[in-house]
Amino acid sequence: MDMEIIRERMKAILNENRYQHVLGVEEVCKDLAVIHGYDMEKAGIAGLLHDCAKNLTDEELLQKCKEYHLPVTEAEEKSIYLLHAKVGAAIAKDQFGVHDDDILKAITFHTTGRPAMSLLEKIVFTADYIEPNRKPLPRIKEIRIAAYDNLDLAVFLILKNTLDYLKSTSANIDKKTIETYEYYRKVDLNLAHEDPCFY
Ligand code: DGI
Ligand code: FE
Ligand code: FE
Repeated sequence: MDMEIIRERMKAILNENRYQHVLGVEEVCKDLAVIHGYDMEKAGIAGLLHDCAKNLTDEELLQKCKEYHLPVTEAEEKSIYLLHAKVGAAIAKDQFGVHDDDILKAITFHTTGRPAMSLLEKIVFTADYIEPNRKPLPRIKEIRIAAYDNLDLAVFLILKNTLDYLKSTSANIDKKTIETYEYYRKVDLNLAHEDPCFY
């Protein structure tokens, strides 16, 4: 895949801020791939393309779901923007010629996560949150350290922040986000050497 061509196309599709965000995610995905032992090029493609449907309006997202025969869940009906993840995967396949299932899944689940994510899914999920263009978020330093050191812990901390934030805004919470949080809360977080009162 010619990354420069994909970048040009993404630049044409997205607004400038969102384009800078996907470049940041691409870069962090590659770093995390090297550190955690995943294919760097695939991680870069997934990071670059993960928000390729972010420019679409609610109507366009729903239209794309019809076009690609994608089911719309109850949670997605209530918060249509959630669809940019699965529609993004369909566009990555159909318009960018990505057929790698691991990359497509990482795009599909980049917003809610899912229990027992693959390494690439965790890399994209985490990179999306910590890339340098994101405005400062709570506990970001701790999450950045965890991202390079203990990816499952990073995923857990991101989900915890996201749920706290969603509760504070009284947004509708997708059950997938809760299931993912519950899964990563129970995963062996290798915290044996840390303060047991940490959480
Ligand atoms: O597309 P990005 O902004 O780069 O990031 P994203 O795809 O992770 O989307 C982030 C937003 O998604 C953030 O405001 C939290 C929200 N989100 C995550 N899980 C849920 C959710 N929103 C709702 N309504 N329900 C969820 O379960
Ligand atoms: Fe997104
Ligand atoms: Fe993103």
